[in-house]
Amino acid sequence: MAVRYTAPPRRGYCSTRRSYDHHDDRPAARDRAAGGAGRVTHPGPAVRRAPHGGRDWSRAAIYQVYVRSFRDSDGDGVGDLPGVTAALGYLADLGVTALWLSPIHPSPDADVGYDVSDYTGVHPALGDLADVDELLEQAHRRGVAVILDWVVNHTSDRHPWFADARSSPSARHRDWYLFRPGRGEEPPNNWRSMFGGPAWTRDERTGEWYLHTFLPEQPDLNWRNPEVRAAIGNAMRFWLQRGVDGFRLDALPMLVKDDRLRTTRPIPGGGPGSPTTGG
Ligand SMILES: [Ca+2]
Repeated sequence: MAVRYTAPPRRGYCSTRRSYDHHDDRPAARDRAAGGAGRVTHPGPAVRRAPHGGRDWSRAAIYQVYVRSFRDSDGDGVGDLPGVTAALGYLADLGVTALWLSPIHPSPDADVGYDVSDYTGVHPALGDLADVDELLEQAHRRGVAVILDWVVNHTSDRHPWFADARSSPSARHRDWYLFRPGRGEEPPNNWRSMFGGPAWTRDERTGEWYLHTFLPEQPDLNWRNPEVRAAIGNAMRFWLQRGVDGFRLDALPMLVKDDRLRTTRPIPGGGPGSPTTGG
């Protein structure tokens, strides 16, 4: 976990905003092209375009903000999105060209936001969609791009998809996750959670086990299911059309597992997470 919360290194590559070219791929233009609401009216971030047409993040000065501990705008003891917006001038003056926001989505917080229960919502402790729009507007006015942490190796166990999936072996979303029968009383294989213990939890409702690379409250999605990929893609488009500039993909190496979920060879001296669920 500590790795995921480590701020990105700030070294000599932190160029000033003046070194980046403004480009035509402005969110407002994208919104219009997509037939969107056109709510975004800012001039767009200054992270320059790459030859392939996307953004060139390789020379951006990306600053990670763990929102709930960054700046608290209303005195309730929890940092929030308006707090980030209020600090944008300071961040821009530092030479920051992109903000990476740690998860802002609704979450039961079993893993401090890295267990998402709604991919198109905002955690009420952090603000609401209007606060996101304001942050995007003000960031882009200063030439700062905004990147969302995107946690899609797993959902929260409170996500409606998982609530349905665990209800029955024939549930609509059952195959969106990785349920398997056990080996007698043992889990389906020997994979270990990154947080220690088996990477499987037996679900008493159906007697099958579900895979979780992290906490039991974070069931892994089945990325081999095209419906999962489509649903996540739709959620990403929701944010892109709102003006978000990109995503930081959490736990990316874990996304796709061995197709047969085979038992792996134990690694001598391996600690939690070994052998892993990587396929
Ligand atoms: Ca607050």
